[in-house]
Amino acid sequence: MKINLTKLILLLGLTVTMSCSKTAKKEVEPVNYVKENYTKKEVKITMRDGVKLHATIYAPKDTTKTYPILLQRTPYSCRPYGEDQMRPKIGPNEILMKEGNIIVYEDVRGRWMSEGVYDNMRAYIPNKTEKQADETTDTYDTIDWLIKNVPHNNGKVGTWGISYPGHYATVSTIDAHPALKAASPQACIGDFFFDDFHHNGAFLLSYFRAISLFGTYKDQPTDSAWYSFPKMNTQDQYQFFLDKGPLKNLNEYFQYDKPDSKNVVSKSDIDDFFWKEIVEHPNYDSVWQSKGIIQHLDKVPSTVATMIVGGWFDAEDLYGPLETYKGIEKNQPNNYNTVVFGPWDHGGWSRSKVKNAVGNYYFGDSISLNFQKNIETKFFNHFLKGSGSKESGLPEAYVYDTGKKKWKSYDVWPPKNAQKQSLFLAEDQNLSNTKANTSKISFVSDIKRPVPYSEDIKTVFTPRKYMTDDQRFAARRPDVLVFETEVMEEDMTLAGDILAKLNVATTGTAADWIVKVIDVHPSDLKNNNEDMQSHMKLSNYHMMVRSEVLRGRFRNSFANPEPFTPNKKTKVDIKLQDVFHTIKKGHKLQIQVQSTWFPLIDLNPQTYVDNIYKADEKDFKTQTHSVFTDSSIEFTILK
Ligand code: PG9
Repeated sequence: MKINLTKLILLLGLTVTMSCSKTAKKEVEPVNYVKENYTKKEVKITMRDGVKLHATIYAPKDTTKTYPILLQRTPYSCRPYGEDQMRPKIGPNEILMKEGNIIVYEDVRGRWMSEGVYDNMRAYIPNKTEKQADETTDTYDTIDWLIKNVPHNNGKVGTWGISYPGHYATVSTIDAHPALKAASPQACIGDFFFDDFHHNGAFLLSYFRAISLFGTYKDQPTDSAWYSFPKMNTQDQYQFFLDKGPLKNLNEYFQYDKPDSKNVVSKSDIDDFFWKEIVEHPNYDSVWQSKGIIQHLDKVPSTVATMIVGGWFDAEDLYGPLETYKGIEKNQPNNYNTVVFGPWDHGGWSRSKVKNAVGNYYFGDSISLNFQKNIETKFFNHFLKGSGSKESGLPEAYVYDTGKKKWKSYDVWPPKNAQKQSLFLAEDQNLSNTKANTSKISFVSDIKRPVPYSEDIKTVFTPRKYMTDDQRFAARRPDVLVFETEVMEEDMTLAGDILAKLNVATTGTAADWIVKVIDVHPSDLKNNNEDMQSHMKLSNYHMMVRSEVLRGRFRNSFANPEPFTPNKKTKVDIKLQDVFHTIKKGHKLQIQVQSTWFPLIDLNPQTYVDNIYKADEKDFKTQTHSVFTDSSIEFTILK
């Protein structure tokens, strides 16, 4: 048998390579870096009112040095519990983990292994007595204990967190402990009437499954979940909620009519105190107002450097980080206060995936990794290990233009030279610089066939990916009004908030108004993202850039709702959160206006009732709505 020497050598080479790679693979099995380099200790820290909070302390095994303490307070648990159970990753990012820091997680009051009674967005207590406790004092007492009891700490503390933990990072800055030198609230909740569960008074029905996470009491410290989630038994949430009808039909999932569940006996006895709070407080009353944190940003001492982080396409908490940065700027102009906003969805900047996309829309590679390395790590090292001077070398406002796909630095956000420019909703679907003769455009708002908020029907825990979705599916519906510019002859950079100044009417006495800002891409564009769903094409892609709803009853006041007068032309202003997006030459700017957005938000009965959470089937009526062509959209633009 003639042996082909070449083939033999190749075969041998291949075998050797494979065995090496196998050996190599075995050798580079990802060790648990934390287990190899950190010790773990679990402690109970006693608060000033006697309640004990559970904290988990990861400390570097190398005790030849001192380290700052990076603290995250969370309602999501310090899991895994047990001093021999390690998290695979700890801290704000892997670089800070590997550089060595003391990393502490704490269960906030009333959650998991901590004692006490939980309260969502627990209100700040002004003029507290010595023993009175809220989240600011819990943070102060925690930091004080850590500084005094954790070996090898360098006396400096940083706080960080994303979303609810981001909220607690904001709270840490208020009446802050003097050892707190740096805080990075990220996607931080500012106010549950404008973040997460409500947007301008409309209820986020898409948060239905998340309510239970925060709605039931536990009667003792526990290392396992005491709550359970409603079983929907379908992946078609649009149909599920349409079939369910009025919100009151959801009460059954929350044991709504059970007696108060503070004396919890078993899971079946748990009613949902949070659902009760949502149902009983449909307006922006003292309950919600007292829980908002933005009003207390006048209590952030200059000893704390802050870096607020958010994602331009964050479907959960966009109001919070923007208002937190602006609130500190306004109240404490001399503080070191910076902001970073990138092309991310909720928490996208913390992930280690190389490809950065939101839904079907791809922005580029390593955007998150570069943020972690060049911004986040530098921020904490400067203030916790470095000089801590205001000259950090980091930009005040580091923001990503989601149209040009480029980072820009400014000395404040929005940029000082940004100006207002209005475009009018004209007839024949025009978006024009000039106000046309005033006429009205009408559509039937059919409560049996509400406008879907996304083509993606799947049931969610919270909405996440829709914020860059293609809006052609909506543009082609008769109950979505479309207005668009001609093809842009030059770039138009949107840099700041957007105010929709609508003049509307309805045959009913109640209505929601939704405005969407869309970047219509050229038809000759080729796909740039092989992960894009196969039915999606970048050609003529109608990219949503920003969207917002206003529940019409709150048009004049979030605390005092009022009905519409049928067929009466009425002013409705809707503030859309900031954007940084260039509508490039060759693209078109499009505005869509609609009155349903389902099931992102609940259905408006379109007849006025005192409390929509208690409305009956008979209250829900199809109506005809109209938009007048003297309506305009006021953009903040950079010339
Ligand atoms: N802000 C987000 C959230 C809050 C409450 C329920 C569900 C989500 C978050 O903490 O991720």
